Amino acid sequence: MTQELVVVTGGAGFIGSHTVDRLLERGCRVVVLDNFSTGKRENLDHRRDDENLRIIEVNVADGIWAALSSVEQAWQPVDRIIHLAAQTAVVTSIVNPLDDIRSNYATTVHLLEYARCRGVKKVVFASSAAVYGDVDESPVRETAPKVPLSPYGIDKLGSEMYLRYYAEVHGIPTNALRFFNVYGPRQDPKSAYSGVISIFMDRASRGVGITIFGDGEQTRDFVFVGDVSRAIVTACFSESASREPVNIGTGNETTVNQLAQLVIDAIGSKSAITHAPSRAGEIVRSCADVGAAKASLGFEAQIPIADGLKQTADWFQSQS
Ligand code: UD2
Repeated sequence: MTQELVVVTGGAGFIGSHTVDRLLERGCRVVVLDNFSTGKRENLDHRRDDENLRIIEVNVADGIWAALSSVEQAWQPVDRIIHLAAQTAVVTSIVNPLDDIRSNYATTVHLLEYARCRGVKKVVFASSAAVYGDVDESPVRETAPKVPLSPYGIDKLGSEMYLRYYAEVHGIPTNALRFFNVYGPRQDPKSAYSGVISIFMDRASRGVGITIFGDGEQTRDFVFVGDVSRAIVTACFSESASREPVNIGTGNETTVNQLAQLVIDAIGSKSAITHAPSRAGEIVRSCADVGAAKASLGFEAQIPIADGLKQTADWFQSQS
């Protein structure tokens, strides 16, 4: 059987590098397109000698045709595309919406055009729970009203609509996956807007104080990156998946207070917990309805939060 060639944009990032691991384990040829703005070479260092992996430094917003022509000639045509590259900071999108349109919206259309011209078999897109905004429904179903509260969320929602259009009108199979709060090894804690688990892990492993914004009773659906990468690869090779976007979460809510304690326990840390005022625009409850992912992809998250936090804690401690 010929090996399939899968392009992963953002493949050197947190979610991308775990996805690349899975694809290589499955026997695929993988081309990573990454501009290393947030992705890191070290996330794929352990694959350095893998002859089935090529890493191309390129900003996918600037175009992919030239970048891919060398692999198309040397290897084979692109079979499938997993589009994870994005400007991921919501706050940045609010400060500069036009840049966000270019990075997070126009780039999706660009990839879909490539897919149409090349007859690509599947395009999988990383969407976000941010498409819902502050919705009243919990757990939130895919059919809930979409009122995104940032250019980031608007561009994810617009990208989803383009995926649907290319599927309907041009017959390109597509899947948009709405990620909830993804966490795990390789998540970068450096920014104030990094995922809360990476921030708490980093601080707990250094023994410095953990700050909870607000009363800490706000909830999130924290989903382990190993589950998320499995959902992505499942969608990538699914022939039967519906083209409707699906939530990728666990269906379980954890409060930030519970989370802080779980992180401290997983690290065995003595960090103190303090409270600070709530973030502006804080969402109070966020939890995925996971029925559609099960029905469409046969996907269910498997890693309980305590296990995922243990794996994440081990990784953070191995870094220090
Ligand atoms: C995530 C995205 C956000 C938007 C949203 C859509 C990140 C980092 N944030 O926001 O941009 O896409 O999802 O649903 O991807 N917290 C603390 N202490 C800290 C850091 C965070 O208490 O040091 C709280 C924070 O106030 C929030 C919770 O932890 O209640 C989760 O924060 P987050 O930034 O990881 O994720 P979220 O869902 O607020």
